Amino acid sequence: MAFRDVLNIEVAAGNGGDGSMSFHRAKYLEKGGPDGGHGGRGGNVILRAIEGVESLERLVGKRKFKAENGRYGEGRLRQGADGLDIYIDVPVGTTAFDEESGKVIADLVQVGQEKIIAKGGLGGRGNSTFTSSTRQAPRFAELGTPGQKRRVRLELRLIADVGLVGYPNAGKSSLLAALSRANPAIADYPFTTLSPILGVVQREDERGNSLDERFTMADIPGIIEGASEGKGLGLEFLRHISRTRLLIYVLDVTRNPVEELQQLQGELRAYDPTLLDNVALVALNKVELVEADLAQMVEDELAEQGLPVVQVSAKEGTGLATLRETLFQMLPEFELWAQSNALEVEPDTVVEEALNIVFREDPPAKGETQPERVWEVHGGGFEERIMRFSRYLEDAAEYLGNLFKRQGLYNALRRAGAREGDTVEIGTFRFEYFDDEE
Ligand SMILES: Nc1nc2c(ncn2[C@@H]2O[C@H](COP(=O)(O)OP(=O)(O)OP(=O)(O)O)[C@@H](O)[C@H]2O)c(=O)[nH]1
Ligand SMILES: [Mg+2]
Repeated sequence: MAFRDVLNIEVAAGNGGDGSMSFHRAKYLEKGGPDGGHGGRGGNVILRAIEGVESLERLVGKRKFKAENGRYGEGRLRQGADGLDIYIDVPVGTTAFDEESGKVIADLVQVGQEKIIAKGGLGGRGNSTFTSSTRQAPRFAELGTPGQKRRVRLELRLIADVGLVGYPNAGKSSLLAALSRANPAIADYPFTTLSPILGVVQREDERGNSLDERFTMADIPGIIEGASEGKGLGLEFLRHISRTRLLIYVLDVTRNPVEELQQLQGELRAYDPTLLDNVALVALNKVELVEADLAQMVEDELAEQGLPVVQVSAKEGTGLATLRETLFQMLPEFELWAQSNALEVEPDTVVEEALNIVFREDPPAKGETQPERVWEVHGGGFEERIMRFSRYLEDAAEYLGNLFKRQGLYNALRRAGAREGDTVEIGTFRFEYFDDEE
């Protein structure tokens, strides 16, 4: 299966169901009370990290994800069912960005972790809700709100404890194969590995029995000098070791390991300087190909760089037990490492527009001589509120008028200079201002 680590998708949460406008009907009963039930909420779109997948590949071909709408309410106070949530299963290490704003909306670093990335709409309330002492038969109900829709960019950065970096042919894949059960392609030509591969490394006692301690190790394509300028396969794949706790520089003892280490570190620095802050060690590979004295000389020279060095031969198996044990001892014990390294999710800011009242004069209405005084109301959440009754505006007018008054709209209008008889306009909804405070 091909490896894919970036993918753009579209997600749409379900709309909320409308509240019902209904009156009780029964034999012999001419006119019953209001009995419209509430609408259900719309389903959410949820991103979930699951085990056993290491690529976004399986999502390809299905770029649109829509959750179910909430059902509308019905008579006899029957509530509409909520829309079902849908889950998008992704590998651990997947980050989701809102394409428009570029903000991080989810960063899943643990198996089972989930995050809503598109929120379902709210259900509307049925007409039975809106009864009061003066309104026994409300002929209106609330509509549901639309579900959130957005374009999302998914980016995978594998979550591994240890990352292998090195020049092509240094033996990274051979080391992964020798230390874990992973089965990466190994060959004596450069860029054998084309996409990251994960393996699980188990601790062993002196006799080679497996202990109940393990870490994950990521093998990535080789890096050459100039990779930061796009040479070879470039540095794209360094993304997958940007969250490791420990780096292994794999060097071929028969090439120029001291120089290669410096070049490698230079490329890493060009990609992300913090990569060099990682705990790291050198695996000096293919030592069976040179005299022990030479290997020791190289080791000493490398050690001057300040990194621990372990001599190994992935081919013959020498040094592997030492390397394995060294890794277990060096791995920093950050219990909450994954969480502490998760990107911060920026909450969806519901930008409630500030209330803004604008005065205008329209030409006199028919049969009038004075110009019509109109107060346009923008923001403050009033337009949204009206949208929720748009199908019933005439019948809901009195309810809305009272609601807006309680919410301080009349006071704001009075302060702005509104007078009895003026027109208040909120979107397409118009009503007459009256001042009953004095
Ligand atoms: N002699 C010897 N050869 C080795 C050793 N380790 C790996 N090799 C050989 O080196 C060649 C490259 O090994 P790989 O493991 O594919 O190297 P890599 O670093 O993963 O290479 P890329 O995926 O191309 O970056 C293969 O022919 C291996 O058999 C070793 O310890 N000794
Ligand atoms: Mg390889």
